Amino acid sequence: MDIIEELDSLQHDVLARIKAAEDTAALEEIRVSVLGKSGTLTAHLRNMGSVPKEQKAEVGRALNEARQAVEEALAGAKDVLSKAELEAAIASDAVDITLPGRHQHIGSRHLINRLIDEISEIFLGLGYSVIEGPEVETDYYNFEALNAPADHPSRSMQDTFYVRDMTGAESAVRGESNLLLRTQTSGVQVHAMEDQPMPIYVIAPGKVYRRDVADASHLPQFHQIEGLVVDKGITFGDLKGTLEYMCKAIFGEDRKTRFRAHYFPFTEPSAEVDVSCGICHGEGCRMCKHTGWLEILGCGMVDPNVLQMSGIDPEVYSGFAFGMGVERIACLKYDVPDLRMLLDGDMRFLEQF
Ligand code: 2NM
Repeated sequence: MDIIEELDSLQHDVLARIKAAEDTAALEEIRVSVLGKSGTLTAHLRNMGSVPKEQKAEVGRALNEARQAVEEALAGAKDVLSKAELEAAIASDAVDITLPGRHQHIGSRHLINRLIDEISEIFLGLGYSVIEGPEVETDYYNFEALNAPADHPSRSMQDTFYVRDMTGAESAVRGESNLLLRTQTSGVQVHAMEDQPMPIYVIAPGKVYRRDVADASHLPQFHQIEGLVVDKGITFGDLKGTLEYMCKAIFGEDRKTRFRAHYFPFTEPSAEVDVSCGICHGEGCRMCKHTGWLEILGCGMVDPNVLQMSGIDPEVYSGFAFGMGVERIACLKYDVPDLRMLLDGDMRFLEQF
């Protein structure tokens, strides 16, 4: 075939391939295969030496035209394809700001901890301190220092979790093990009476443990808040005023309180405190078992014997103390029918508070 015809056909073929190229990478491949070091057009240029003299001018012109045509076609196609590629990249990276956001579920503070904070705030406002102590206690701090006689039913294996000493020196048999999971936070107040300077105005919130099977009104682990005041001239009137104020702060100004005589080993006299039923306002209903009252705490004047054991002179100082179950208060305040609902971890229940 004549060189001119060959160049014509080559040019025609390359231009067709450029037209069909789908992206800039394909274009680059074509450029290398035609104009690169071992490209087809480059080979023709190198071959000029062997072209007969009389054809040189014509072949040279044809080669230049072919190269120019290819270069122009490549540049034009590259312009169009790279613009399209840029647009596609922008489209695929785009963020649709009209889509709804993804919900982050962060949970919330548990009802019991919120109530402990709320009651702590009430007493902080009265000038009390909030104190904590160990959950594993000795028999002395949980029972003995609180005047509980050795045969008191709460000290039995049936009611208290005794802790085995890891050295094996003590067994978990009652009377031999000295360590237990506290059944009340009173031990914390005993530590306060021993360690703190007078006067004492404290509350002690925390976990307590009892050997109960969980049911609607019992849990083997629950929270208690106990309070203790020891000062000169403290009377039962101070106790009544303080607890009445607390009940109204927790349940509302419209609620009434009543004190019923009771017995605790660590207080004398002792009382149980009821708050008027918030459902029937004293008329009687299922919530209050038709009495009009809900029992919410125990209290009393600290027994002089208890003060004495902790090194406080009962001739100089007197005091009052009280204790309440936080889960029970939560159920009464929010009309929860079963203590176990507080432990289920069901978000549909917990998120209501
Ligand atoms: C209650 C009821 C009555 C109480 C007594 C003491 C202490 F340490 F002063 F002796 N702390 N808490 C107490 C008194 C607890 O719980 C129902």
